[in-house]
Order: sequence, then structure tokens, then C-alpha cells
Amino acid sequence: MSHSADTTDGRASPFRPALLVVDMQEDFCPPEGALAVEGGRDIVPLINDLLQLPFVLKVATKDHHPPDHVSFASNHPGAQPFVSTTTIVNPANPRETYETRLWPAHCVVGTPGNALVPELDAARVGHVVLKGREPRVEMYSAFRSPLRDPPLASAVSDLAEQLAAARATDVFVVGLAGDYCVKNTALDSARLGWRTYVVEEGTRCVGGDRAWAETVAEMRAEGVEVVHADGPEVES
Ligand code: VGL
Ligand code: ZN
Repeated sequence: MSHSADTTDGRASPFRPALLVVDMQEDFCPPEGALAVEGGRDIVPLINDLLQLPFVLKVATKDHHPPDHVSFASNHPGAQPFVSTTTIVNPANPRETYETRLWPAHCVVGTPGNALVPELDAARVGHVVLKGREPRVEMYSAFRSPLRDPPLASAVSDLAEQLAAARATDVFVVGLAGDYCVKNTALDSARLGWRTYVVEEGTRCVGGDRAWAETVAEMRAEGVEVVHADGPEVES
């Protein structure tokens, strides 16, 4: 893969890359996924190539929703998936509030749609992070819930601790969906201090190419780099 490493003083800085494979689950993939992202399955070969490389930590995240999750349109009478939104308020701090889009029910714990796609080389994954477990919170970032004051125990993630324990310096993000969980995970990774990259060929967006262009601009504005796989065969 190609990217440039910055050194201000010319000395070699440590490079201890980690790989985050976001939400490569049946429900985000055609042909049957409840929230299928176009081309979502096509990125698996590249991700499997990346999983062969010597990252210091390889993490898979999973969207892991209870049936009564707040992001499901079916849990809001009259709401339409992809169209309607709902307002989420922190029960412990009503000033923390945000509006979020509603979806078809997806990645429900214990259903086939929750499973990682079988063609993913999951044996090379060292750690799995489950997110979206708290029924009241929509959690796109695998690092933390948007409601943080105080943090809800059921929405806490150990991803930052795992990266720190592995002494990762750089975080590479791939998976689904580029305009939701990949974006928010990459933004939090950068905000928490890791040099962060999204591999363009390793993601697909709910909103297609147009959403990707907006996502790239948003991520670059916060220091996330968009990088490219060198070709169909990633060298190890
Ligand atoms: C995601 C929508 C709803 C994602 C998760 O993984 O990007 N998108 N839940
Ligand atoms: Zn979800």
C-alpha cells in the first residue's frame, strides 16, 4: 500500500500499524443483507490480502444490536427506514442530544445477518469489538458512544485500550459502511491521536460515490488520510 510517513526531524519514527475491519457482516452485504451496501462483498479479497500483512493488531468490529434498538425504523411507529430520523437524548444529561437516521432492522444479535461474512479470513483477526449493544444509543464509531457524559456502561468499547496495549502508532481502516461506521471510526481514531488512514478500495458507502466524495472531504479536514491499495495483489 502507498502512503507517506511524516518525520519532522528526519529520524525514523516508529511505525506500528493496526488494522480495523469494520462491520463486514451479512446484513451489510448483498444479495440478502437487510441494509446491504452496494458492492459490499466485493471488498473482501482486498481485506483478506491486508489481513496477511504484519499489523501489530488486527481488529474486526461488529454492529451488534438488540431487537429494540433505537436505530430501527420498525421501533418507531410511522417511521420510514432511510428517510426518517429520531432524536437521541442522554437520559443522564439531556443537554447531550443528537439526531440520527433510522434503518431497517439489521445485525440483530443471534440472527444470520449479524454474522461476519464467511469469506472473510476471520482466523487472522486478533480482537473483536461489538458496538451498538445499548438499545438507546446509535453508535457508528467503534471507539465510543456519542453520549459520553457520563458514558453508558453498555455502550463502552475497549478499542482504544487494545490499540494502546499493542503500542499501535498508525491505524488503517477498511470495511462497511464508508459513510457511517468507517468514517466515524476513522475520525475518532484521529481525534484520539493515532495517524489514521482509510484504504479507499477497502470500503463502500450506503450513499454510493457521491457520499464517498463528501466523506473523503470530511475525513481529510480532520487529518484522516485516504490511501490506496497498490493493485489487485497487495505486497507483503
Ligand atoms: C452502519 C448504519 C447503521 C455501519 C451501522 O456499519 O456503517 N450503518 N448501522
Ligand atoms: Zn447499526
